[in-house]
Amino acid sequence: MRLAFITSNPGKVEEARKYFEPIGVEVYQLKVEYPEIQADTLEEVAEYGLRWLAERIDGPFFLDDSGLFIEALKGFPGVYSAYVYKTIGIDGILRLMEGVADRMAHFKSVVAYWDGEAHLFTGRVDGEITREKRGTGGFGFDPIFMPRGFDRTFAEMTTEEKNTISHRGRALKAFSEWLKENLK
Ligand code: ITT
Repeated sequence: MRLAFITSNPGKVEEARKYFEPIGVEVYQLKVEYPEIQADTLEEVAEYGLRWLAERIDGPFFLDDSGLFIEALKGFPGVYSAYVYKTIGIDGILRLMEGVADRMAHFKSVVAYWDGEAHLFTGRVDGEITREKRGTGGFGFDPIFMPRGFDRTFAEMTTEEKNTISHRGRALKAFSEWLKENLK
């Protein structure tokens, strides 16, 4: 089976392939721009995008909507993470966090799958915002996010390592296990 992953982000596709190859599902990247509405939760953003795409795309597909939630910033950038990354970027986040002692943050991912109806899978990872950028792997905010219990950022890990603990890894694991059962 071939399964379209609707995303502009090749890093997400690389992470997803590791879950689907073992169950014989070939994930491929399909770049279709879809509206990301302004809403309070990632679930709402993901489901709106999913239903919008369902009217325009044949066959099953999935998307992923993720965000970085920083406690000292009351959850910012959260649902605005993509916009914030493109505008002030990692350096902007580090500047906002200058002199802030509470570094706690989490990533959350909502993977939304369409097969005639909507199926949502979520994952979360807790950690902290580092004081400087570290590492060259991964993408997005990875160089400034250190998961709890580790002394390396996501950007200092391999894709496999990041997957075993990450927000997206957890959501994809749940999705791939569900798909395996439901493809039988
Ligand atoms: P899509 O086309 O799939 O929407 P995107 O990169 O815009 O790609 P999101 O809107 O889901 O994805 O992501 C929000 C922002 O959070 C974006 O700037 C990402 O780079 C960043 N982000 C998402 N997942 C991340 C991860 O695992 N590690 C680091 N940054 C991440």
